[in-house]
Amino acid sequence: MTKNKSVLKWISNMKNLLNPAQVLFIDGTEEQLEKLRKEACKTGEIIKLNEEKLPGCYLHRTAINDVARVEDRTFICTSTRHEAGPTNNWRSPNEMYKLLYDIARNSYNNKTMYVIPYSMGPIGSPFSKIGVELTDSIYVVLNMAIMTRVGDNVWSALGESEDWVRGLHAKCNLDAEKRYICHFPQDKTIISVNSAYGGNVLLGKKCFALRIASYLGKKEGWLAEHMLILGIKNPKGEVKYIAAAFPSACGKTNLSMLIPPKEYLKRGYEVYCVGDDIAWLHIGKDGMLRAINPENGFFGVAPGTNEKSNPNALKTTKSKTIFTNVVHNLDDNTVWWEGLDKNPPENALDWKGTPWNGKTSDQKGAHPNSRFTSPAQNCPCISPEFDNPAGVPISAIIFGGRRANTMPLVYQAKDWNNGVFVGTIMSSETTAAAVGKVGVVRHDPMAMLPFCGYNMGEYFEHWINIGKKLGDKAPQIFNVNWFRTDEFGNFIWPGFGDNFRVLEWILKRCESKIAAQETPIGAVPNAKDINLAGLDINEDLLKKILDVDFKLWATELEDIKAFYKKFGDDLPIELKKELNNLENRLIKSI
Ligand code: SAT
Ligand code: MN
Repeated sequence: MTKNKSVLKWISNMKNLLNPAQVLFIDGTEEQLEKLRKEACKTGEIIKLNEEKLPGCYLHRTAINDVARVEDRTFICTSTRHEAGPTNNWRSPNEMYKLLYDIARNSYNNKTMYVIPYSMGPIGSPFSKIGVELTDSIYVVLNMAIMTRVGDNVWSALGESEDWVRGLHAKCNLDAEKRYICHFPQDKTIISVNSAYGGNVLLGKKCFALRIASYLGKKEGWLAEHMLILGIKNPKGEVKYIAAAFPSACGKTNLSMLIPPKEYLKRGYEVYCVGDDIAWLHIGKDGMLRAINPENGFFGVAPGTNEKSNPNALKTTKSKTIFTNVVHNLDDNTVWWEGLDKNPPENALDWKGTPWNGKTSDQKGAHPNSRFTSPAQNCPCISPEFDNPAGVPISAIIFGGRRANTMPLVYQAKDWNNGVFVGTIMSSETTAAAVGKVGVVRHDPMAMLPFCGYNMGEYFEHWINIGKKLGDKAPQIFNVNWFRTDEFGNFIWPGFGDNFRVLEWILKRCESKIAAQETPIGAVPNAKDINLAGLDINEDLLKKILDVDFKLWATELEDIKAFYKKFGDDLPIELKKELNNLENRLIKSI
């Protein structure tokens, strides 16, 4: 419990609004969590899985209309529309508080109000921040207890401070027409109603650690980014860290804990995972850009996770994991999803809970956005620096989207401002992580389009300013694209563990160890410098995906211009210059 006046006052106000039968403070103890698991099993909210095969694991199914983030119902409620910018949905705070309080009023009737104190980042780190989430869902409590650091020590770290993020989640009746995910960055407040799906209701994650945190980062001089963080140890024992931004469901979890190809393992290379989704980046005392992962677990996409694509994630999910919307194998009370193996269960329930037989059904058994929630410490390659309060120093930043063409396998930006430009012109095919059409290419600067809590034009400027502060300690910036396809629509690059070959090139470039081909968009590898040993790909095929097609880039350029127009005067002059320079370089080469 806490004596913090600002916390107690808010809880008392919310109690009056929501009218719960009782209030339970989550203390973070295993005992209390176990009680809640038992209670949720009784009501059917979660199902206990096979204790021998999957110790401490549970299955949950969301409502059928509530399976992904809802971008069109996500709002940034700043005092002016301009502060939210052209890429966010905006409503005035007064209007939204009223609407949301009217929806949530008395919605905890006969229910328990759970109070979750949580820390984003290691407790006590100068980079960490504290939040309190109120919820009427045990599923949310159990997920938050995996994804964040929850418990009484958070109250101790907070003391009497008023610097904490208020989060109200109310399931209400899951009415999709009254579903709202709202952010009030100026009040450090989040309100989410009528949903129970992870990204909409685990308020520490996208709502706090990206939308509210990006706003705070702008004010306080740091960056909250949709990035994985990984460390690569070379045979000499030196570890270099990389942060990489990709849109949701584009392979961040896979890249963050990849296992290098055999020959690298033999030579002594190792990969450590620091985070798979979010990075908070500060300029450290040493002047380096340093990253912490504010989370404490993984909320990964299940389909496609297997022994080959991501053996470390698979091992991570073998205990203390909550599975959401996957197949329930009734024969041995375990779980399954598409792409796990070639043996779908014969006696099962699909993600909707209806009888399903993987041998005969042509319907998918698991939802494409089904998830696992696992503790970070389960990951076999979790970094020894995971809890380091000072974070890890970043040598390279990578941006990457899902593009069938145009973007080469990898290229390096010319300098920081050019790298920021490269981040802002990211586009990617949409995925099942958000409600809407899948496979449509859209602009997604820095993979932050759905997550930036303020005007994106100002966000771009903030990136430029961080570079000015970093000076010659700024990381090198790269762009990658694992998703180039051939004329039959098949991926050309094998991806997964073999992406290590590209990371090796990136680190060599950071250390100025190898030359590259200068192209109008940036430096592309000489084909001989990407190690293909043990792969089915020859240098000619590699050249195909390293190719920069000027015609396609001319089209891309027009697209970027149209996108940039949205930002009007908020577009930093530095980026206008970068765009002009790119155009001039392309004209010269055609
Ligand atoms: O659903 S989440 O927002 O938590 C995951 C994602 O879409 O990146
Ligand atoms: Mn994500």
